[in-house]
Amino acid sequence: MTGLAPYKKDFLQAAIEGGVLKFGSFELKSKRVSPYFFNAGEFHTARLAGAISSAFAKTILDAQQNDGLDFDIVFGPAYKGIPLCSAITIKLGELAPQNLDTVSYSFDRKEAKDHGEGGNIVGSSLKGKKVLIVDDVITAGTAKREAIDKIRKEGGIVSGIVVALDRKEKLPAADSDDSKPGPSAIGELRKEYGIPIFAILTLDDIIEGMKSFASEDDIKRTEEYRLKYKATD
Ligand code: OMP
Repeated sequence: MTGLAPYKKDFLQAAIEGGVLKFGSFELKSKRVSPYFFNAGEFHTARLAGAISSAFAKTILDAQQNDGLDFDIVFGPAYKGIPLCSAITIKLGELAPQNLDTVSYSFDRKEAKDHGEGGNIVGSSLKGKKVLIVDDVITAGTAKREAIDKIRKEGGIVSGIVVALDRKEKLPAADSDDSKPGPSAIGELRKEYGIPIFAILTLDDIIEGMKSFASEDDIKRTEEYRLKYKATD
């Protein structure tokens, strides 16, 4: 893990120790069978929730400073984005107090509520606001497209996406020719929506980190998977 920034190293370490990153055989949402799986739902202890929200907040503050990322709302798509958006918002206030009264969070319901306050969104209204999407993993980008559409329907302006892990895979549409790299999920989203996308870790970081703890067999299978589904950008 020599080349990784210290906060990335800490995050990867926490993911490994907390059983968030697992090796074996896992069917993905895209139907690809992966030798590794990153389950952000496992970040449920106080220690791990602190680790993931700190790593997100550092990535976001860095993008604010160096890439001009600008947002009013941290939006977490249901379900795994929900605890993330509230924990990250708290951390952004702690690490950069100028955010305390200017940054809010919100998340969506899977089914609209038809009584009480009603509607699809819990937390800050999205209307006219700059919205940053936070989510666990990006593989094909399908869940991110759904979140963008939902936010736009509510009148929000999507200003960026931050994920814990970019699996750096080509789009499933390119699967017909297994031997060739295809366009990446992130690259297509960037092009299509004109928004910046950031990740705490990528598959390359995981493979680099694996060298210090994983079995040779797991490393080999993960490297083969990377080669098979490699993206061009
Ligand atoms: P999209 O790339 O937007 O379709 O999202 C991929 C989703 O798959 C994530 O939001 C996760 O719910 C899930 N997933 C993981 O949680 N971890 C993985 O390592 C891989 C996946 C996946 O199925 O691709």
